[in-house]
Amino acid sequence: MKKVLILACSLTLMAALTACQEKSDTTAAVPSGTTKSGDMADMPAAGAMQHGVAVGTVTAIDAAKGAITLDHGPMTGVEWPAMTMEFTAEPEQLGGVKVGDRVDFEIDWDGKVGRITRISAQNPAVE
Ligand SMILES: [Cu+2]
Repeated sequence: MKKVLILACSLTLMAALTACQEKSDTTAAVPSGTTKSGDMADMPAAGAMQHGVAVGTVTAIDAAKGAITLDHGPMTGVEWPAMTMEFTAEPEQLGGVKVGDRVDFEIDWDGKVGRITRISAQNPAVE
């Protein structure tokens, strides 16, 4: 009879310890989970946005779309080879260059879209 009581007692104690442990595990898991998802949310943003610098030639300008196509040389920062591609640009940036211009430019690349942050013709044509 006494033995059974002790067994019941230790079972209760084990249950209490288990409950306590589970509770502390849950408590510990919440902040670590929050921190982890916070890091993951930061990583794509920090890792995806790159800054590229290159020299190129304007091959097309679509002011209505806010786009400019550049035949550019190797781009530092994003480590791209030479290629022709389209970038988004502000109207005032497009107003300063024209098709055929040799330009120095910089972009912010988010992994999908290259946005012109600076562009200027190397040798502005004399009108
Ligand atoms: Cu490119």
